[in-house]
Amino acid sequence: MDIGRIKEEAAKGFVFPEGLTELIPYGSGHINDTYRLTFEYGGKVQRYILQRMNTEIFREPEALMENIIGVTSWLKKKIAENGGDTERGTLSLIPAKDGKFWYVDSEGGWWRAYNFIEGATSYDRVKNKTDFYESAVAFGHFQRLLADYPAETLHETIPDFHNTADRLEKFKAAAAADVCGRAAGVQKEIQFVLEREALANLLCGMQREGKLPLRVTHNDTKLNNIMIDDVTGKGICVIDLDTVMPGLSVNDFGDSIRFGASTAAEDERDLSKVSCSMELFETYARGFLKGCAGKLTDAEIEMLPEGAMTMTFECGMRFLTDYLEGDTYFKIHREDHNLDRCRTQFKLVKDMEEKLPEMKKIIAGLV
Ligand code: ADP
Ligand code: GN1
Ligand code: MG
Repeated sequence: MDIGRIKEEAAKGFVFPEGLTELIPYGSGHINDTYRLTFEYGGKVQRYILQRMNTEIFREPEALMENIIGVTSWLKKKIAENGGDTERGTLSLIPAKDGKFWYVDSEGGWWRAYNFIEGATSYDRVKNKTDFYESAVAFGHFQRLLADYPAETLHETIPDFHNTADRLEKFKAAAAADVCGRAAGVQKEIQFVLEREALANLLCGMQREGKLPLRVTHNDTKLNNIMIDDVTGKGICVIDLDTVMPGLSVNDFGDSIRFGASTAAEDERDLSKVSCSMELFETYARGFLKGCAGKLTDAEIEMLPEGAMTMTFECGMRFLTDYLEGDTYFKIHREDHNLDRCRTQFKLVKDMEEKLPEMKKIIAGLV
């Protein structure tokens, strides 16, 4: 969308100050259209995040916004009770002109705006172990703050989001339909998935049998969904709250490992660079257990390594599904981008399978 139109929509929709000096596309999220707006007035600089929500993916945007309003006000209350900074500790929605927290443009696009979290950075790669450790503490703590949130009031913004068994069925359907004629070129990857039916069923099976509890979880715990304070290095604010829903704590742990403990970028083409660092696994596990502060059950703690394997497998399978379906879900920036992403994930899964005993040992050593 051109910047002129976005300016118009922003001005029509939200209560922003006068004096817009910059509006740029922002961040490296795969889902929403995100922009950073800068206003300068009376010697002051004020920045905001403006997002056009992805309503192809989030089919009920009003329900989604209800979740975000509920979760952010809950977090603000908890942060205030703990004497924290309510402005930087969670996202703050900016009201639209009609008092709602979203704005629907003339073409049916859904927009929302947040305060920009200043003095903090969201990283696409782990820069140092301390940051990764602090992100783990913050994601664990996030789960703890939401432990008594009324889960029944949360809408399921994407049904079966981390139902890996259901993801497998959707993958099989996409491979069979082969709408883009791409299946023949990715037989090796398709085979890789089909050989891992048991992994796809493992954690959702345990949840069904009551062996793993449902909690209010974030469900998208990539490193770039957390803001790390530029001065203190602490994980100060968990962002990207679109998928906060009942889920498994091991999946929140696992998704962070998938992204952050990899020795290469999610879309690295040179697979020889891709592996799961046991040093970073240990670092994150230590931080996550600290953040959860004794609230995880023995079964949850034991299954943390499987959480990492499952989330990595599921994500690779989702990238491959999207590649087969013609790149309609994740934003891509080059040809075969989803296939490249899929390959890094499967390389990681293989590596994790080999390192499972080591991961188990690390977890046992931490408790
Ligand atoms: P997506 O669902 O597309 O990943 P996000 O909500 O994660 O969208 O936003 C994309 C990126 O924009 C984030 O990774 C982060 O870098 C940046 N971002 C989002 N919200 C804020 C905020 N309130 N303050 C600062 N940066 C933000
Ligand atoms: C998406 O929105 P973003 O970029 O933080 C996706 C996650 C995937 C991730 C892979 C709503 O996360 O589930 O794990 O890409 N979010 C949604 O990088 O599908
Ligand atoms: Mg994001």
